[in-house]
Amino acid sequence: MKLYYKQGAVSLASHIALEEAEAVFETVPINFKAGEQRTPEYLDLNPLGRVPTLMTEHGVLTETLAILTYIAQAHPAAQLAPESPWDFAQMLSVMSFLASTVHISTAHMNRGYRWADDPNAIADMRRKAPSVVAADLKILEDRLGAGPWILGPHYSVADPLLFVMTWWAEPDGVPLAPFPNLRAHLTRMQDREAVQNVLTRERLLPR
Ligand SMILES: N[C@@H](CCC(=O)N[C@@H](CS)C(=O)NCC(=O)O)C(=O)O
Repeated sequence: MKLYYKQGAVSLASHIALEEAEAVFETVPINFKAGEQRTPEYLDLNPLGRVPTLMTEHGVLTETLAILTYIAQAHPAAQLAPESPWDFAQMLSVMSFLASTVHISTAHMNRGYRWADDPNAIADMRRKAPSVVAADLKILEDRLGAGPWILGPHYSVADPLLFVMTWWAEPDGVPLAPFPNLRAHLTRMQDREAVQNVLTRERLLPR
Protein backbone atom coordinates (compact mmCIF):
# COMPACT_ATOMS: atom_id res chain seq x y z
CA MET A 1 0.00 0.00 0.00
CA LYS A 2 0.97 3.61 -0.49
CA LEU A 3 -0.15 6.45 1.79
CA TYR A 4 -0.17 10.01 0.48
CA TYR A 5 0.14 12.30 3.49
CA LYS A 6 1.07 15.75 4.67
CA GLN A 7 3.13 16.21 7.81
CA GLY A 8 0.81 16.64 10.83
CA ALA A 9 -2.42 16.68 8.78
CA VAL A 10 -5.40 14.39 9.38
CA SER A 11 -3.46 11.81 7.33
CA LEU A 12 -1.43 11.31 10.53
CA ALA A 13 -4.27 9.09 11.83
CA SER A 14 -4.09 6.75 8.81
CA HIS A 15 -0.29 6.73 9.04
CA ILE A 16 -0.47 5.64 12.71
CA ALA A 17 -3.09 2.98 11.91
CA LEU A 18 -0.88 1.48 9.18
CA GLU A 19 2.02 1.34 11.61
CA GLU A 20 -0.13 -0.18 14.37
CA ALA A 21 -1.37 -2.81 11.91
CA GLU A 22 2.22 -3.63 10.92
CA ALA A 23 1.05 -3.18 7.35
CA VAL A 24 3.41 -3.29 4.42
CA PHE A 25 3.29 0.28 3.14
CA GLU A 26 5.26 3.17 1.76
CA THR A 27 4.60 6.86 2.23
CA VAL A 28 4.46 9.72 -0.25
CA PRO A 29 4.65 13.21 1.28
CA ILE A 30 2.48 15.82 -0.42
CA ASN A 31 3.88 19.35 -0.32
CA PHE A 32 0.89 21.69 0.14
CA LYS A 33 3.04 24.84 -0.17
CA ALA A 34 4.13 23.67 -3.62
CA GLY A 35 0.48 22.91 -4.47
CA GLU A 36 1.15 19.20 -4.97
CA GLN A 37 -2.37 18.38 -3.72
CA ARG A 38 -3.79 20.17 -6.76
CA THR A 39 -1.68 18.68 -9.55
CA PRO A 40 -3.71 16.84 -12.23
CA GLU A 41 -1.96 13.59 -11.25
CA TYR A 42 -2.98 13.91 -7.59
CA LEU A 43 -6.51 15.07 -8.41
CA ASP A 44 -6.90 11.89 -10.47
CA LEU A 45 -6.37 9.97 -7.21
CA ASN A 46 -8.26 12.30 -4.91
CA PRO A 47 -10.61 14.70 -6.71
CA LEU A 48 -10.95 16.87 -3.57
CA GLY A 49 -7.20 17.50 -3.53
CA ARG A 50 -6.90 16.41 0.09
CA VAL A 51 -4.87 13.97 2.15
CA PRO A 52 -4.97 11.16 3.08
CA THR A 53 -5.19 8.98 -0.01
CA LEU A 54 -4.42 5.28 0.27
CA MET A 55 -3.42 3.25 -2.77
CA THR A 56 -4.37 -0.37 -2.15
CA GLU A 57 -4.24 -3.63 -4.08
CA HIS A 58 -7.94 -3.03 -4.89
CA GLY A 59 -7.56 0.59 -6.02
CA VAL A 60 -7.57 4.06 -4.52
CA LEU A 61 -9.30 4.82 -1.23
CA THR A 62 -10.05 8.32 0.07
CA GLU A 63 -11.67 9.64 3.27
CA THR A 64 -10.09 9.03 6.65
CA LEU A 65 -13.03 7.16 8.11
CA ALA A 66 -13.02 4.64 5.25
CA ILE A 67 -9.23 4.34 5.25
CA LEU A 68 -9.06 3.67 8.99
CA THR A 69 -11.86 1.11 8.83
CA TYR A 70 -10.23 -0.61 5.86
CA ILE A 71 -6.83 -0.79 7.58
CA ALA A 72 -8.45 -2.32 10.67
CA GLN A 73 -10.44 -4.92 8.75
CA ALA A 74 -7.62 -5.81 6.37
CA HIS A 75 -5.34 -6.57 9.36
CA PRO A 76 -7.56 -8.49 11.80
CA ALA A 77 -4.60 -9.80 13.78
CA ALA A 78 -3.86 -6.27 14.96
CA GLN A 79 -7.32 -6.04 16.58
CA LEU A 80 -7.83 -2.38 15.69
CA ALA A 81 -11.64 -2.59 15.55
CA PRO A 82 -14.18 -4.34 17.74
CA GLU A 83 -15.83 -7.52 16.48
CA SER A 84 -19.28 -7.06 17.98
CA PRO A 85 -21.69 -5.12 15.73
CA TRP A 86 -22.66 -2.79 18.58
CA ASP A 87 -19.08 -1.94 19.55
CA PHE A 88 -18.16 -1.53 15.89
CA ALA A 89 -21.04 0.91 15.47
CA GLN A 90 -19.83 2.81 18.55
CA MET A 91 -16.41 3.10 16.93
CA LEU A 92 -17.99 4.48 13.75
CA SER A 93 -20.07 6.88 15.81
CA VAL A 94 -16.96 8.37 17.42
CA MET A 95 -15.00 8.46 14.15
CA SER A 96 -17.89 10.07 12.31
CA PHE A 97 -18.14 12.78 14.99
CA LEU A 98 -14.39 13.37 14.75
CA ALA A 99 -14.31 13.47 10.94
CA SER A 100 -17.53 15.29 10.17
CA THR A 101 -17.87 17.64 13.14
CA VAL A 102 -14.60 18.22 15.02
CA HIS A 103 -12.40 18.31 11.91
CA ILE A 104 -14.81 20.69 10.18
CA SER A 105 -14.99 22.95 13.26
CA THR A 106 -11.18 23.07 13.18
CA ALA A 107 -11.11 23.91 9.48
CA HIS A 108 -13.06 27.11 10.20
CA MET A 109 -9.90 28.48 11.87
CA ASN A 110 -7.63 28.56 8.86
CA ARG A 111 -9.76 27.49 5.93
CA GLY A 112 -12.71 29.87 6.25
CA TYR A 113 -12.28 30.72 2.55
CA ARG A 114 -14.02 27.43 1.81
CA TRP A 115 -17.28 28.84 3.17
CA ALA A 116 -17.07 32.63 2.58
CA ASP A 117 -15.40 35.23 0.36
CA ASP A 118 -15.93 38.25 2.60
CA PRO A 119 -12.72 38.81 4.66
CA ASN A 120 -14.86 39.95 7.62
CA ALA A 121 -16.86 36.72 7.53
CA ILE A 122 -13.63 34.70 7.36
CA ALA A 123 -12.16 36.64 10.29
CA ASP A 124 -15.38 36.10 12.25
CA MET A 125 -15.18 32.35 11.64
CA ARG A 126 -11.57 32.33 12.80
CA ARG A 127 -12.56 34.16 16.00
CA LYS A 128 -15.45 31.85 16.81
CA ALA A 129 -13.89 28.51 15.80
CA PRO A 130 -11.82 27.90 19.00
CA SER A 131 -14.95 28.03 21.18
CA VAL A 132 -16.76 25.67 18.79
CA VAL A 133 -13.83 23.22 18.87
CA ALA A 134 -13.71 23.47 22.68
CA ALA A 135 -17.42 22.55 22.85
CA ASP A 136 -16.73 19.53 20.60
CA LEU A 137 -13.78 18.51 22.79
CA LYS A 138 -15.96 18.68 25.92
CA ILE A 139 -18.20 15.98 24.40
CA LEU A 140 -15.13 13.81 23.77
CA GLU A 141 -13.70 14.54 27.23
CA ASP A 142 -16.88 13.23 28.85
CA ARG A 143 -17.11 10.25 26.54
CA LEU A 144 -13.45 9.27 27.08
CA GLY A 145 -13.64 9.39 30.90
CA ALA A 146 -10.80 7.35 32.35
CA GLY A 147 -10.47 5.51 29.04
CA PRO A 148 -7.81 4.53 28.62
CA TRP A 149 -9.06 4.51 25.02
CA ILE A 150 -12.06 6.20 23.45
CA LEU A 151 -13.95 2.86 23.33
CA GLY A 152 -12.91 2.03 26.92
CA PRO A 153 -10.46 -0.82 27.52
CA HIS A 154 -9.79 -1.59 23.84
CA TYR A 155 -7.57 0.46 21.56
CA SER A 156 -9.04 0.96 18.08
CA VAL A 157 -8.51 3.05 14.94
CA ALA A 158 -10.75 5.70 16.52
CA ASP A 159 -7.86 6.53 18.88
CA PRO A 160 -5.40 7.82 16.25
CA LEU A 161 -8.15 10.06 14.86
CA LEU A 162 -8.94 11.42 18.32
CA PHE A 163 -5.19 11.90 18.79
CA VAL A 164 -4.95 14.10 15.69
CA MET A 165 -7.77 16.36 16.88
CA THR A 166 -6.18 16.84 20.31
CA TRP A 167 -2.70 17.14 18.72
CA TRP A 168 -3.99 20.17 16.79
CA ALA A 169 -5.87 21.78 19.68
CA GLU A 170 -3.26 23.84 21.53
CA PRO A 171 -1.40 25.18 18.46
CA ASP A 172 -4.87 26.16 17.18
CA GLY A 173 -5.55 28.17 20.33
CA VAL A 174 -7.69 25.63 22.21
CA PRO A 175 -6.01 24.90 25.58
CA LEU A 176 -6.24 21.29 26.74
CA ALA A 177 -6.04 22.20 30.45
CA PRO A 178 -9.86 22.00 30.85
CA PHE A 179 -9.76 18.52 29.28
CA PRO A 180 -7.54 16.32 31.52
CA ASN A 181 -8.87 13.06 30.06
CA LEU A 182 -8.01 14.18 26.52
CA ARG A 183 -4.60 15.46 27.65
CA ALA A 184 -3.90 12.05 29.26
CA HIS A 185 -5.02 10.28 26.06
CA LEU A 186 -2.64 12.45 24.00
CA THR A 187 0.24 11.46 26.29
CA ARG A 188 -0.82 7.79 26.30
CA MET A 189 -0.85 7.79 22.50
CA GLN A 190 2.65 9.25 22.38
CA ASP A 191 3.84 6.45 24.65
CA ARG A 192 2.93 3.92 21.93
CA GLU A 193 5.82 2.69 19.81
CA ALA A 194 3.80 2.95 16.58
CA VAL A 195 2.98 6.59 17.29
CA GLN A 196 6.61 7.37 18.10
CA ASN A 197 7.72 5.74 14.83
CA VAL A 198 5.23 7.78 12.82
CA LEU A 199 6.04 11.08 14.58
CA THR A 200 9.70 10.45 13.77
CA ARG A 201 8.86 9.62 10.13
CA GLU A 202 6.76 12.78 9.81
CA ARG A 203 9.48 14.78 11.62
CA LEU A 204 7.12 15.88 14.38
CA LEU A 205 8.09 16.49 18.00
CA PRO A 206 5.93 15.07 20.80
CA ARG A 207 3.54 17.54 22.46
N1 LIG B 1 -12.92 14.34 4.62
C1 LIG B 1 -11.50 14.17 4.41
C2 LIG B 1 -10.85 15.51 4.72
C3 LIG B 1 -9.38 15.51 4.47
C4 LIG B 1 -8.80 16.91 4.64
O1 LIG B 1 -9.51 17.91 4.75
N2 LIG B 1 -7.46 16.98 4.62
C5 LIG B 1 -6.80 18.27 4.66
C6 LIG B 1 -5.58 18.21 5.57
S1 LIG B 1 -6.01 18.07 7.28
C7 LIG B 1 -6.30 18.63 3.29
O2 LIG B 1 -5.84 17.75 2.58
N3 LIG B 1 -6.35 19.90 2.89
C8 LIG B 1 -5.81 20.32 1.63
C9 LIG B 1 -6.36 21.61 1.15
O3 LIG B 1 -7.30 22.13 1.79
O4 LIG B 1 -5.86 22.11 0.14
C10 LIG B 1 -10.96 13.07 5.32
O5 LIG B 1 -11.48 12.91 6.43
O6 LIG B 1 -10.04 12.36 4.90
